[in-house]
Amino acid sequence: MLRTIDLRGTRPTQRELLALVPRAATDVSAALETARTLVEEVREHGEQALLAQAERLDRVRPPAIRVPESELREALDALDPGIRRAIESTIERVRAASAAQVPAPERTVLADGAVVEQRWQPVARVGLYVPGGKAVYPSSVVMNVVPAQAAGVASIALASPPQAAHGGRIHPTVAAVAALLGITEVYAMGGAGAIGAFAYGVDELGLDPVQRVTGPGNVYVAAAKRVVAAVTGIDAEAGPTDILVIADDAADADFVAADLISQAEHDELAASVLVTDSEAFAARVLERLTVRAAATKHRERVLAALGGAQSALVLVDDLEQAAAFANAFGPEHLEIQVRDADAVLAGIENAGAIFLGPYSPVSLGDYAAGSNHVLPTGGQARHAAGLSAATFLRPQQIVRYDERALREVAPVIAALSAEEDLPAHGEAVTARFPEV
Ligand code: HSO
Ligand code: ZN
Repeated sequence: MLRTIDLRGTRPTQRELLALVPRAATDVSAALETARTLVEEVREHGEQALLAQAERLDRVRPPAIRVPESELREALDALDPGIRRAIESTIERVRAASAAQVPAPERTVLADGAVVEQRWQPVARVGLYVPGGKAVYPSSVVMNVVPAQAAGVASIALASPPQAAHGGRIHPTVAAVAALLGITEVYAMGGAGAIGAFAYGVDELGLDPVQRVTGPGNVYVAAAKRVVAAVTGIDAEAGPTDILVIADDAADADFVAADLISQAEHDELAASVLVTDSEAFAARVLERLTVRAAATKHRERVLAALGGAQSALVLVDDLEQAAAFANAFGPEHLEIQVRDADAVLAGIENAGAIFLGPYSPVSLGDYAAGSNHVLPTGGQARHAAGLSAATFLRPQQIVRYDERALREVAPVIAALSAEEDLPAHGEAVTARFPEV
């Protein structure tokens, strides 16, 4: 069960806070050499390498790497109507929230006739990776595809590992969700090789290189993204999931326990952290955790996660110290369950996504809030953001000066080009004003 860390009456530094609850280590660098070999094999031998890797690593030879559109349609036809409705409702919410993530173009007038514009340009083609190993998450297909579509990405390709249990085809629910989202370019390929195929393209499959690869995956997928990062854009490296709950004695201990367990269910290495200023409340949560963990389906995984060094119950003096701890930890998911949630929110700097109040649990965000569930793990929330339409957009600046505006600023350019000993820069301006 959760170990207790008592910070009351102490003033730990940022480094000390970080050391108190270390993330479970997944060593991406150790996987780099293997990933590089797999990527290179695909770069050199294309489809043949993908087939060989599937046989070796997925233990099945896919009937085809490129999934026929008929297979996608048939998977959708066979999808349970209740699941279909649930996925459609998720799509609708994520689509609405993602549309709002596309920034409006801006126009700054610096002087008469001197304008700098900014427009948001989608990347032309992306490759989305949907894992198919331990966990197959149709919800993650939605979370990757919908923001790319909202951003206006013209060409979207999807990859998911061939499944031995399905005769080497991709998981039928992944196929069905792809069809539901109108994605027709789908490949039965997995792991580092799939990332290599996206980055370099595979001629014989008609697979053109993509400009950005996103989506979670195992340590080899993460390593492969590092390998191809020089030629293609990548998203944050996905590691084990985490949840941090800030709660006071007004919170519902059973709700908090249920939420801590919900993310522990993903992985033995998942981190569940409770930060509270009330010892009595903490005791109530521990009690509820014991009862719930014993009764839940994946209890072994849950107990391993809750008992791991990455999980903890942290006692603090007040909610200010709680926020400081959360900022140092940089949680993927932060729940704030206190009397005045907005007051705590004001002190939060680092979190992948924030869930306010007793009726905004993380599992709402996992499936149906409309927010995205692909979020920075491993403390990356200290510098990175979750997946959104912005992931697939680049701001581009457009400079629009007229003759008078350029003439006005010419002395600035002349002075700086002289200072940097780049006289041709200044001459490019004076060329336009020979009389000066
Ligand atoms: N909580 C996971 C996402 C997920 N949950 C998918 C259920 N399915 C990482 O944010
Ligand atoms: Zn989840």
